[in-house]
Amino acid sequence: MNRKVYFAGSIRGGRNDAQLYHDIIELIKETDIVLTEHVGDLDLASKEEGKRDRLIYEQDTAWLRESDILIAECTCPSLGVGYELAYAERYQVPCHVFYRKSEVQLSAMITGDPYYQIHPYETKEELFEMIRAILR
Ligand code: 6K6
Repeated sequence: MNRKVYFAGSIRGGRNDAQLYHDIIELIKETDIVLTEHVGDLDLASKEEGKRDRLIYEQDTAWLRESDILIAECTCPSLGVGYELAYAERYQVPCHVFYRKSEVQLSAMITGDPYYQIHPYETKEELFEMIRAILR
């Protein structure tokens, strides 16, 4: 469908799920455009150093404003992802939030906000099926 998808996942919050982010991005790219491919970059540490935070903020907020949908994987807590979710709500970008329910209790500031569509999951297969259904 070629929608612009903003994929959000932890960077400085921790990279335990980097491979999962990478695989989600590849899945989304089968049908749509991912604005934030760097989130799934498996060699991000070396690239991160050179980039100025102000530029990162300006670029990411511009992408958020132009995106058609935000998909966030929130199992690994990240201040940046929380900020992006609030920013997307301000610009009325539809938001889908995924997290592994056996590993984390998501912040009440996310689960308690009826604007967000919250999708707890357990397996990667379950996660992928839900993402496919959203993008169908
Ligand atoms: C990455 C790859 C090359 O350069 C970089 C520099 N860092 C970032 N670049 C782009 N977006 C970033 C960067 N750091 C954080 N973000 C945004 O915040 C992403 O869109 C993530 O969804 C989110 C992660 O926030 P933290 O607080 O976990 O870093």
